[in-house]
Amino acid sequence: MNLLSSLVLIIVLCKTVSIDVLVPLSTNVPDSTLYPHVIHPRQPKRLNLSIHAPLHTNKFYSNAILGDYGNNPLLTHPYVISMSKDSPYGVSISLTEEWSYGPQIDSTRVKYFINRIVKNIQMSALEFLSQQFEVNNVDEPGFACTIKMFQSNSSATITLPLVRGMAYVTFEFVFATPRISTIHSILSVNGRTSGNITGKRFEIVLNNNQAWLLYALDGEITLEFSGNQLIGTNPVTNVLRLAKKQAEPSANAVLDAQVGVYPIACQLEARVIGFQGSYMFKWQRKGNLSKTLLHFTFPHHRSIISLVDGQFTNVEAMSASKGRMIGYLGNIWTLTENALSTMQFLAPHSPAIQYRNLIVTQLKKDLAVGANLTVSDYYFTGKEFHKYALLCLLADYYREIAEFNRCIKTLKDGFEVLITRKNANALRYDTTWSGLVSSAGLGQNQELNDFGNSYYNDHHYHWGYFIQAGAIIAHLDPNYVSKIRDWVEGLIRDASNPSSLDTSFPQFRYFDWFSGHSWSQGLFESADGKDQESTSEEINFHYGIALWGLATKSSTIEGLGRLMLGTAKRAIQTYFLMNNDNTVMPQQFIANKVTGIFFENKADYTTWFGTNPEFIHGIQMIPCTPITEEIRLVKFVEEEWVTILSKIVHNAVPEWKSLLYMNYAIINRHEAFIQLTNVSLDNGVSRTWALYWAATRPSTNDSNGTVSTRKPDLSTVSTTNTASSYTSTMVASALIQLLLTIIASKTPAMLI
Ligand SMILES: *[C@@H]1O[C@H](CO)[C@@H](O)[C@H](O)[C@H]1NC(C)=O
Ligand SMILES: *[C@@H]1O[C@H](CO)[C@@H](O)[C@H](O)[C@H]1NC(C)=O
Ligand SMILES: *[C@@H]1O[C@H](CO)[C@@H](O)[C@H](O)[C@H]1NC(C)=O
Ligand SMILES: *[C@@H]1O[C@H](CO)[C@@H](O)[C@H](O)[C@H]1NC(C)=O
Ligand SMILES: *[C@@H]1O[C@H](CO)[C@@H](O)[C@H](O)[C@H]1NC(C)=O
Ligand SMILES: *[C@@H]1O[C@H](CO)[C@@H](O)[C@H](O)[C@H]1NC(C)=O
Ligand SMILES: *[C@@H]1O[C@H](CO)[C@@H](O)[C@H](O)[C@H]1NC(C)=O
Ligand SMILES: CC(=O)N[C@H]1CO[C@H](CO)[C@@H](O)[C@@H]1O
Repeated sequence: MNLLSSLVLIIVLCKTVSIDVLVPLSTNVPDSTLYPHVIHPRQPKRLNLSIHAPLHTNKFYSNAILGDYGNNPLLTHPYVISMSKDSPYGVSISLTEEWSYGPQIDSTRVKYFINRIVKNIQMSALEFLSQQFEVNNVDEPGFACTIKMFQSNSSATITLPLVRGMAYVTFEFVFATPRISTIHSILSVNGRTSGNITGKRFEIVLNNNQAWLLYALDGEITLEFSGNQLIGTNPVTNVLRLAKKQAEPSANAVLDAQVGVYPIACQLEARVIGFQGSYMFKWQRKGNLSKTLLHFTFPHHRSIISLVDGQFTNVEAMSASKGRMIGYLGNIWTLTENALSTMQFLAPHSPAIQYRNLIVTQLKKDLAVGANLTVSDYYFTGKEFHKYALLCLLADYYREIAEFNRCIKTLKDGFEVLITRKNANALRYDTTWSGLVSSAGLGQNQELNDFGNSYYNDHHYHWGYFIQAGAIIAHLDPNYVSKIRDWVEGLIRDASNPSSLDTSFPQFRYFDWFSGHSWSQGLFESADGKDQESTSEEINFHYGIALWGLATKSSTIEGLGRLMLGTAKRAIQTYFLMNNDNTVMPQQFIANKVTGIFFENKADYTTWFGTNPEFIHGIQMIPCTPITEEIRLVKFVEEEWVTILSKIVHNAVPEWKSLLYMNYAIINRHEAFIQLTNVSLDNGVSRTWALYWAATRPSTNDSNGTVSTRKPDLSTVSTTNTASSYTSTMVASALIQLLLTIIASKTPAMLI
């Protein structure tokens, strides 16, 4: 074998080694001299875990452990579960498959859609005379929690394993007398309208065109008609399961056949081989384990789920907000992304040569101004670090040695303050919820400081900027890695700890592997479930992890970042960035192009900080980096520009124009470049980076009719980001006001 072929073989081998990416970054408890340990001001309620495990803050079950009653909805999809605070004490289940639509914005689109939550069917026990329940089990990746309802002075309990995608709602009864009710009228049960009915399968027909199937797995039970309720004739110890009846008879036969086994939790596995990544859901089951689990898939699962390990059925239901779900038979799901991103630090295309001098001139101007890396908050300072790190990257790229040296020194000085925790609001390790939080929001009435960072809102957004800035230094000066590794990897562990072996943090606090994307809302009750608005800042986080792994030569961290990127990209392009031919989201809503705030139970074309269209679209663009081209594809950008952005860009808040024009460069490089030479800048973007980014776009439309013939001219360009602090303050105060209103009213319902 000659040298060349040996090299090729080595490369091939490296690429085909399967890497487990769910390995801990560390298992050390955060050092209390570096991260003072604190008890969180918001304590979980109704929690009694049988096995101590880090508790999730941003998963679907938070509502159960927050607030006085824990009665805000728990969205499992398709079923919506609510713990009843009034009689009959127990749970109510909603599956309406109906939405309300908000006001018409124009003839093509409505502002919001919201899934209707109705108490279609309620399950309780005769023994329950008040609301009493506790969460007594949670799984590691946040797919499941177990709720136990009980009553003091009674041995009756009902345990409810809630699992994302469950095809039936399961109730483990112990010495409890079933009490089934509804806000509708019960028309018949197994064709009967009165008396006692004994059996293992009940078909409960309601007057709202729904029927529900009730199964008893462990022997017959007897239910008696009592007014509009069905009451057990005896306390039972049995597993009962409810499912909404399907329209298609053969689908009900599938429900009948598969009912014997039920899910209680999930375990995650994830591996990367070269450019392919797979993640696996290993469902933990109870009941008749010789049966195969029937469980619902979301649309984004179906294009990548293995048909070797399982098969689809014709059992269907509409999810609350992510389109049609289809039942899949399989105890293990394997989902494979075949083309993981290979994006590195710089754009994969060189900047067009004609722009070079303008960019280099601008680079010198921007670096002469210096940086403001004084940390007190994390969101805006994170953006400053990232903005400045990108300048260092370009100083290196353009071989401006003196500028580069100055830049990297300034950046290191900035990090030095963080590493030595000399910044205001330095991070604390919260032992209640197992996480790193800003100390800015731990006092009374401070919960919304820094966008709620101390209450676990938005860490993936905030940390994403710092992680990427850290990755850039690591790339530019590998000797610096040992200095910042613990700090940067602490952020990764907090927001995206990949392994349950690292018991100092929950596994994947933000990323919801079932939904394929993250949720940004932390420890706040919500009538519509968790939400996320900035998918671009989510992507920035995953990209940051991939780059950190790349720069520090950790193939597991890099692989993890790239797998999350691929997964999030699919979900975002299925649900959040809607092409005109999107078939998943409601037709009335698609022409908005972007979802605005996407909750579990609704999407609202708005933002937390204002309703300007440039905010709604711009928050799905920031920050524009090399990865943006893989998420915002030309077809989407073209549709969004033609139907919405071209009409609003001229009247947009000035510094938001910088984002709109960077995005526009994807389809019209030259015109966008000219605009970017003189537009006010968002506080997270330097003019140098904006110009570089535009210049690295393909030459689409450079010479087509719509293109301006103007020549770019930098002689009048300003070097300061004049209006930027205005946006920051405005956005922050609007957000805080909005959240305060919501909290004051205690009805964090619709934002309209
Ligand atoms: C917590 O759970 C344990 C074990 O199931 C049980 O014995 C105990 O009574 C529970 N505590 C409370 C306060 O409910
Ligand atoms: C439950 O039992 C305790 C003592 O065993 C008693 O003090 C209490 O009043 C009882 N509560 C109810 C609701 O019966
Ligand atoms: C139903 O069964 C219960 C318990 O066996 C009995 O007390 C009741 O009379 C029965 N009701 C009817 C209508 O037969
Ligand atoms: C469990 O499921 C298998 C496969 O469907 C079936 O053959 C068996 O009878 C079931 N066992 C029980 C106890 O229901
Ligand atoms: C840097 O930013 C902080 C916080 O935004 C501000 O208080 C400070 O005055 C700024 N410093 C400079 C030199 O601009
Ligand atoms: C740049 O923008 C300012 C106002 O924002 C304007 O007065 C000036 O004419 C613009 N310069 C160019 C070259 O377009
Ligand atoms: C790009 O050019 C094509 C063909 O001239 C035109 O249809 C399209 O609208 C242009 N796109 C933009 C964003 O200007
Ligand atoms: C979309 C479009 O029509 N693009 C054209 C712009 O001009 C270049 C160069 O003339 C053509 O190659 C593109 O097809």
